[in-house]
Amino acid sequence: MVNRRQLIGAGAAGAALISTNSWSATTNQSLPETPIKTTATTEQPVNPSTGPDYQPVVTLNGWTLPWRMNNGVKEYHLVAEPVEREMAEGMTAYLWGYNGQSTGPTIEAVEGDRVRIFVTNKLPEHTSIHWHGMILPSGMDGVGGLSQEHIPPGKTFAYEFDLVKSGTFMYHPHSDEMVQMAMGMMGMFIIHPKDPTFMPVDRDFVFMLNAFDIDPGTYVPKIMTMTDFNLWCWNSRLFPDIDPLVVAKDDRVRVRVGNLTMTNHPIHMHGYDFEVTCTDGGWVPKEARWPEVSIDIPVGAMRAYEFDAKYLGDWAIHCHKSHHTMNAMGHDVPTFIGVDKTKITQQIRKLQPEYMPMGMAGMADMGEMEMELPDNTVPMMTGWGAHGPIEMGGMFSVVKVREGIQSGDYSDPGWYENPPGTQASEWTGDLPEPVYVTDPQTRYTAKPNNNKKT
Ligand SMILES: [Cu+2]
Repeated sequence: MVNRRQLIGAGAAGAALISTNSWSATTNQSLPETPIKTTATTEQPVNPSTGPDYQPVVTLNGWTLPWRMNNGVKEYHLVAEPVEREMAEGMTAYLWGYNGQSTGPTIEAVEGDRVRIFVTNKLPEHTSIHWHGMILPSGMDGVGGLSQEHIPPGKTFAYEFDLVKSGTFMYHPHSDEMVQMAMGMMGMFIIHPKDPTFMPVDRDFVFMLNAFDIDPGTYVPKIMTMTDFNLWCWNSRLFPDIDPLVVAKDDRVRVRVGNLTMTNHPIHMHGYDFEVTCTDGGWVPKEARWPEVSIDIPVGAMRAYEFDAKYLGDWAIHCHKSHHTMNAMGHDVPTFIGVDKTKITQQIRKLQPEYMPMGMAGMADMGEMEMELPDNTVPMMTGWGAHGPIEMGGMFSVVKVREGIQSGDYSDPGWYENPPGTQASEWTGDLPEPVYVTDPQTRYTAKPNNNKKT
């Protein structure tokens, strides 16, 4: 493996987008500085600077929280605060999150590290942080009222513990949990194995499944919604503005997916079969794995899967609940398939000349339509690919496998050009007459009465 310490500095591309709040450095020397992110771009991974080598994770439309070493302890500073999150171009939500964004930054560390995580509460109410899946002292578990006092607004608490196992974990409040998670407070916590030869990969992607209920034209999630969310996100981001997973051919790739929504999500990736190699409980032994093409991510859980990127192409990756690959829509839209709306259209156009009848032949026309939308809304389905509209939204992205991509390069290579003879296209030859199956005894009976079977 490449020694990633030689690559330090490769992450500087996005550094200008992360500003450092200086109050902590100047007024309280004991606190690490507070990095704040102001955009929804995917930042370059942060290569290890001390300790064992590891392949850092790439957080889709997110970033890794910088840390400092203080007498052998890794120190981080999370700030719980109201944030403005661009969920897609043209739509910003007023959420609660950490260090400027929702979801919060990914925390990355190594098995065996001792960490000290300062949590400053800039919310209007108290909060706490639970470190989901970790083995730690009871008093560090972050359940407000049970394991600690809630962190009042304006106060900073310190969590300190040893990372006794590697794997993929999450963090979220355990104070007014329903509200604070509905507002977007959550993040991922990655602990790399201290042995760099244990299950190494070339690319390691991570994202959180989350969901919001934000009416078109508004900015704040409806916090009482229990199941009927209208925005299904990866890291509080919606297709077509979720970044692609860029992979070099023959890379070993890991994808880690956490779920802090209120329902399960069968994440399906095209073009490959793969194996689940990690849950938030730990690594899955080789003998216990089985092949899949979709993995259900249960509520309050994480799954990581791995594959060898053998097949070039643009491969869809998405939640297989088809309503979760749609952006905001009214769920009470009536079904018009098969209905002739010609007459009613004429009537309505007398009152509203621009009226467009929709949905008689399905809803694919929504993908192409240039409709006027209320401010601060994304179309229900909207992406464009090399071959037309991609009639998707929400929990959808593309795994782009290409030859010749440099290690550490995650920039979008554009659309895949299918080699000649490998792309579905129009058939222009003759089509046979239809053959109707009518009677299991005679099997085939053609209509009209010119049965070829004699
Ligand atoms: Cu889903």
